Amino acid sequence: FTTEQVKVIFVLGGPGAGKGTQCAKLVAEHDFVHLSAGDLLRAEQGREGSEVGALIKHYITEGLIVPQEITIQLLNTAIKENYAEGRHNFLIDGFPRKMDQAITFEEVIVPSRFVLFFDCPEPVMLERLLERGKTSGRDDDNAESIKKRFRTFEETSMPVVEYFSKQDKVVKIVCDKPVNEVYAEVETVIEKRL
Ligand code: UP5
Ligand code: MG
Repeated sequence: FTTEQVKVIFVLGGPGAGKGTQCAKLVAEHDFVHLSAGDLLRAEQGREGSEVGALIKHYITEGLIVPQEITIQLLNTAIKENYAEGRHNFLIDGFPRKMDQAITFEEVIVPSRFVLFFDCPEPVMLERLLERGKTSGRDDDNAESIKKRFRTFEETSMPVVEYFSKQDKVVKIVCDKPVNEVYAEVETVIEKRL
């Protein structure tokens, strides 16, 4: 794809920063396809007959990054299906979170337009995730997995944010405030940069 055919915005930020919440609001009010890498992986994990279900569950529970081949294939398929139906604007949520993924995706699928980076203090994210964990049923919304996710985010995913930052592609959004206040900032950025 060219960057004219397919417009990709990467939505990055720590676990519980509010990526999914903000993407859902954008989809409701704008013409975007929301693809959460985590949601695609969880769906594949739950798919009957999946050969990689057990492997995905292990990586997610340990807060580790699933091998890129799996995630990129899921994203590639979803992008192609949506493109074939005439949808061209994509929010790629929670991806890329490791350098190899960033490079492969942009080489093989399409370069991103820019990156929305949700910046949130760890204690705030922890509180949100523990609260959500009471009802989410997610294998990784427990104190032990959350600690591992934070660690992976700092060690493995922040270098990706820095990589795009050096290309002047990162727009930082402070998200330690009410959902609608964060959203107002997000909308301004989208209108200016897409
Ligand atoms: N909430 C949201 N915004 C709020 C606000 N402004 N004020 C108050 N509360 C707010 O929000 C989390 C919770 O906070 C919700 O209850 C929400 O109501 C509240 P959400 O919007 O869900 O935050 P999000 O950033 O999407 O958090 P999520 O838990 O989804 O982030 P993760 O990045 O940890 O999860 P993801 O699903 O992306 O990945 C899960 C795992 O999949 C990874 O750990 C990894 O193991 C694996 N993975 C890969 O291996 N490769 C990938 O490429 C992607 C994922
Ligand atoms: Mg999410």
